[in-house]
Amino acid sequence: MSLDPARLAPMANAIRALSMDAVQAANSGHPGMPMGMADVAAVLWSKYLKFDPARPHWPDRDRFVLSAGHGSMLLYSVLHLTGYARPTIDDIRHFRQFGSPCAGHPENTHLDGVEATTGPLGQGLAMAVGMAIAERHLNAEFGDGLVDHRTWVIAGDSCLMEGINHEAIGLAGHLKLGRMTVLWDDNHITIDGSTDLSTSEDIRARFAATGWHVVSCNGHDVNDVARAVGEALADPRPSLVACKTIIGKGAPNKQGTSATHGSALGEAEVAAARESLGWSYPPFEIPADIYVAWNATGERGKTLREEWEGRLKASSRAAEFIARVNGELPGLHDWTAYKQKVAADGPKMASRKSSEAALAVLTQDVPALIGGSADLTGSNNTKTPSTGALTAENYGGRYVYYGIREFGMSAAMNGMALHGGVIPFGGTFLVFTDYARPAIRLSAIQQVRVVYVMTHDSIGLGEDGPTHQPVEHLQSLRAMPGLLVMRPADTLETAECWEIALNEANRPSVLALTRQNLPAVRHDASENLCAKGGYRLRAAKAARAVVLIATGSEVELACDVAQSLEGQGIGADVVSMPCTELFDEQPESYRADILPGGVLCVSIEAGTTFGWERYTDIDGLRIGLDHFGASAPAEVLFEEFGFSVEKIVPKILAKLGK
Ligand SMILES: Cc1ncc(C[n+]2csc(CCOP(=O)(O)OP(=O)(O)O)c2C)c(N)n1
Ligand SMILES: [Mg+2]
Repeated sequence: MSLDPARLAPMANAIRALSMDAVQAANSGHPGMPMGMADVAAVLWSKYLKFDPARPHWPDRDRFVLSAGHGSMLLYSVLHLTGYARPTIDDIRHFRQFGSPCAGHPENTHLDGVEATTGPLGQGLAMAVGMAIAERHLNAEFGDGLVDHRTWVIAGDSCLMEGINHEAIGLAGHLKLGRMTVLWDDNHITIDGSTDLSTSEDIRARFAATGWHVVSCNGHDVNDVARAVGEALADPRPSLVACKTIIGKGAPNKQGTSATHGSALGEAEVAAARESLGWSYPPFEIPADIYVAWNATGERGKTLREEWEGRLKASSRAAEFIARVNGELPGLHDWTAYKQKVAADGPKMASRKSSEAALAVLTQDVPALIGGSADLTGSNNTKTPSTGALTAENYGGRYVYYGIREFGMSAAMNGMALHGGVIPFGGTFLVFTDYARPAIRLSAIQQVRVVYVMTHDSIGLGEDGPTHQPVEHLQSLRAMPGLLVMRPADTLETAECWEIALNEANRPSVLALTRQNLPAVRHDASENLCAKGGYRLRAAKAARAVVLIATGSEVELACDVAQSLEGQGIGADVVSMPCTELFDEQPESYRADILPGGVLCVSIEAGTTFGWERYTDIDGLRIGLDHFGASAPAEVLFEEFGFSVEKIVPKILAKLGK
């Protein structure tokens, strides 16, 4: 059925008008992209996208990701016009103003219908890959009747230039994610001007080489767009639809130029655009018939949603499905027994191995867990007997071989978590959180449950040397708001940290884990003490003069230092501090009890000392590593760099004036 251009043109012009007027009112924002992609959006919503504004959380809706997040007004316009409760016209009037859900870039926590926070270019596309993985996985598990939707992306020239796009499309092509369609706003313009300034790449050839289907169209001819999208849907591969567009289309003097990209058009050009579009209505006024036309685009989805609800009702797995998509954890049957056993056994084990042991139990109990690693499976210890490979041939698997794509993996995990129904965890070396960091930041901003299993967490990794040894990473991750950084000291603490990460439904976690073996430091599993962030592991026997605060592999050392001090009549507490963020959230009375005034506080961590003065006070002592490591066996490095009782105790004595 062909589309009626005369019907779609005013619908597209409504996006153009709202976008240019909102940007004009804010005197800030990006009118060019929404005006250029308005026709494509009108086609996508009218004919293809499966959605129901009355049920924005319907699990089987299509997912739409505006990877070119600067074009946020396109999404706000469409959500408003199709009849979502928010944004209201008043929200749009206050685009980019404090308190409006219409933030500068789309934020998933602000509006239903914004499936992902976008703006950092390329990441939306990469998150969409994760959504498409989650969809196929849940389809394999629950069948076509409950899970059968598509993932759509609008990406700009920039999204296809950012390095992450290549990681993302490589993974999507390999996994044959044929229900994913990327609509490329092929306008040949970025901020600096023509794309000729900076790229000569044959993007179509690159996508094709990566296993994608590629088709092109005139992005201003609605039937040509529909033809291309139709071809995309018919092809089993993921598809790139190159939509040739004119940025800022409708602004007669500025269209086709970067002048429309990121600033208000100006009163004169807005008036000229009204003239050229034949749009005679005042700002923020949409004629009723255009609302009617846009509202009608949700009718298909409403019917499909009602049919879907019927199937859910009839399904014997309805309750299980709903619990899954709501992110509820099932009962952890073997968990308490596991913790009690490791507390009693006290194994000497690397915390990456302890994580593997915990995961073996958890992945058995929690089917939503989907693991993976960026090509370090045997080092990150992320694979368990319950998690077979998730492949193009078996989407029902629960382990993704992400390849050497740390950033792509992390963004995909965000997409999986945003999609819902799955809880992703994935590993690499802690030092390579630098490669993943922009996605970790988006995990935190988007408040999603993603667990980063980051092993080889210090010079304790040994011979691989300074390029592989994290130094500043723990503190730089702790500096990020909304992220739990956990560095457990032994097998029991590792289990507790995993339990915390899984129960944090709206917060990502980084688990920093060792390569080298660690002895058990605690034998009582009756309370999850890591949940307090920091706790008194050993109380001073002599009068307390010192509090030693340590994390992870240095907790053992702190215990030895305490013993030496006690031998000299100096009372020393040992505080294990697996998670400073959680400690900071404890009541003042608790924190004051654990870190009392009037004693010498000493931090011990094999990483930068930067920031530890928050806990030691400026008068305290900070044992750490304020330079890069070296290539040598771990024991030699710890000794050479001052992590020994012999080197630390004299410093404490000197500080105490003894
Ligand atoms: C990672 C990242 N780098 C830089 C920016 C700043 N920025 C916003 S839009 C843009 C270029 C956009 O080009 P394109 O995708 O072609 O959008 P168009 O100008 O066509 O709307 C840049 C560099 C950003 N948002 N994210
Ligand atoms: Mg562009």
